[in-house]
Amino acid sequence: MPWWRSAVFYQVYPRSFADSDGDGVGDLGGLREKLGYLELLGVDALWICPIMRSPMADGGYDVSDPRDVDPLFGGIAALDEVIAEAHDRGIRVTMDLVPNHSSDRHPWFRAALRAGPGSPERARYFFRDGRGPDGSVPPNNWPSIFGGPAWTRVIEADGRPGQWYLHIFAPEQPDLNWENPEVAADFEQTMRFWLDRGVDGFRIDVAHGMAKPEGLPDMANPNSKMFGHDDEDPRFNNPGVHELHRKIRKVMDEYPHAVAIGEVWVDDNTRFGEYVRPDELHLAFNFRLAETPFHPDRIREAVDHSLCAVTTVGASPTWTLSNHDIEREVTRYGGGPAGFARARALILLELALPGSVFVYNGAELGLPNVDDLPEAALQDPVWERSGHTERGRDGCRVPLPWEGAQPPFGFTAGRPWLPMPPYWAQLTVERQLERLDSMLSLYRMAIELRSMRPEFRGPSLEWYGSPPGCLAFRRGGGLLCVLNATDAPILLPAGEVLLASAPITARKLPANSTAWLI
Ligand code: TEU
Repeated sequence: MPWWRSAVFYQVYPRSFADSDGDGVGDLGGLREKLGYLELLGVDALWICPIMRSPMADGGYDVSDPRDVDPLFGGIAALDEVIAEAHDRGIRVTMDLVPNHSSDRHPWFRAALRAGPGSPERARYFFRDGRGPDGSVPPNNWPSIFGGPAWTRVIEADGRPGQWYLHIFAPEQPDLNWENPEVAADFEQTMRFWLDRGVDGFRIDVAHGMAKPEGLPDMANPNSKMFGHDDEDPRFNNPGVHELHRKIRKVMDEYPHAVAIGEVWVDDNTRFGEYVRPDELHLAFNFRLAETPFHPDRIREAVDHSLCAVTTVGASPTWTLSNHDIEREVTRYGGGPAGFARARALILLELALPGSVFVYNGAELGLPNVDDLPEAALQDPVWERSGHTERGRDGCRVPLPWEGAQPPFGFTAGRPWLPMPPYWAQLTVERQLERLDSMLSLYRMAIELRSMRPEFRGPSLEWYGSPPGCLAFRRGGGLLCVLNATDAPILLPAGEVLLASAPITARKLPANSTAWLI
C-alpha cells in the first residue's frame, strides 16, 4: 500500500511556524530547527504551504518564480536542508504548487502587459475586451473570491484603458490559461524540478479551478458567490479540468514514490470522486468534516459522504478539521472549554478513520482562532478587497507559541508578523510537552497508537449502534471509536480503553469526548 494512503500529514504554514532569522516571519530555517518536534509528534509527512518566489500579495499563493524558493523563507538551499533532514528523520516532504494562477509580477504577466491585445503573451492568461461602448464593463459578471470583480482593466501601451484580465482571486493573481500548451509544459517543468530535488509530492492549489468554461459565460447569481462557491459555479469544476489532471498524473507516475493531493472544493460525491480516478490525482482534500458542526448526525453524514465519494473509484479518503483558510476548530466548536473538549474529541474520531489525515499547524496545541486582531495588523487581501467588511483568514494564521511566558513565545527574536495573544502562554509547546493531559500529548499518543496498532488497519468502517447524541464505529482491524456528543456522561460498551479524549471514571465517557476501545 502506498505510504500516503494512511499517512498523517502536518501542514506547515511557513510564515507562522518558526522564524530563524528574527525578521518576524517564519522560514525554512525555523522549520528545520523544529523537525525534532515534528518527529516527536509522530507525523509521516509535511505539506509546506507555498515557499516559491512571491511578492506575497496572498501569503505566497501569488508565485512570480515557481522554480525558486523566496529569500523570505531562506532560499532554495534552506529547502534542500529541510528535505535532507526530514528524510533522515523518516518524514516525507510535500509542497504546495499553484497552477491556477501566477503572480502579476511573473515575467509572463509582465510580458503580456507589454505585448498588447491578440499577442501570444496574452494568450497565456485570460485577456478580453470589456463590454459596453467604451469597453468599460468587465467581460463577464464573475466576482473574485476575495471580493470585487474577477476582472481588472489594464492600461495599454498608448496610455489608455484597454483589455481586462481574469483573476478569480486577487488582482495580483491572474488566472493562467490551461488551454495554452505552454502553461501545461511549464507546470510539468516545475513538477520535475522539485521532484528531482527530492520532494515527495505536491498539494495542488485550486485543483478544481484550472479549466474555465468555453466563452466564460456569466454566472446566474454573482452576488451570493463572493468568498465561496457551490457546484453550479462556472468558475470551478469544469469538465475540462480532468484532462489536465491526467497530464499531471502522467508526470507523477514517473516518480512512483510521490503523491499529488488536490484542493477540491466540490460537494457532489460523484463529481468529487472524478478527481481521484486511477489516472488523476492520488488524493483530494475533502472538506466535509471541516464544514460540519459538532453534531453526531452531521458528523456521521460527513464521514459517510467522504467515504462514498472515493470508494466508488477505488481511491482512499482524506480527513481534515482545519487549514490556513478555515476558522480553527476549537473556535468553530464553540470556543472555551467546550470548544476545546470537542476539538479533542474530533481529532480522536478523525484519527480513527481509514485514510490519510491532515493536521494544520497549531491544531495540535488547541490554538483557537484569534478574532480580535487589530485592524491595522490584518494582512489577508480579503480585508481590503471586501471594503473592510470581511476580516479574512489571518485569525487562523497567527504564529505558533513555542515557549516562555509572553509573546512572541520563542516564535521569533523579532516582532511577529501578526500579534500573538498573551494568554497563549498556557498553550506553548513547552507547557504542553510537560503535561500528559495536554492537547499536544493527546495528539502524540493518538498518532502513535494509530501507526502501531493492528486494530487501525483495513479500509473498512462499520457503524455501531449507539445511544442518541452519540456515534460509534468499528474498524475492520477491530478498533471501536465512540463519540459522546451529548452534555452528559454515557456508559461505554465492553472493551479495553486504548485512549480517550477526557478522563474516564466508572466506565463513563464524559460529555464532548471520544474513546478508543479494543
Ligand atoms: O484556496 C482556494 C479556495 O477556493 C479558497 O479560496 C477558499 O474558498 C477561501 O480561502 C475561503 O476563504 C487556495 C488557498 O488555500 C488559499 O489560501 C489561496 O488564497 C487561494 O487558493 C488562492 O491561491
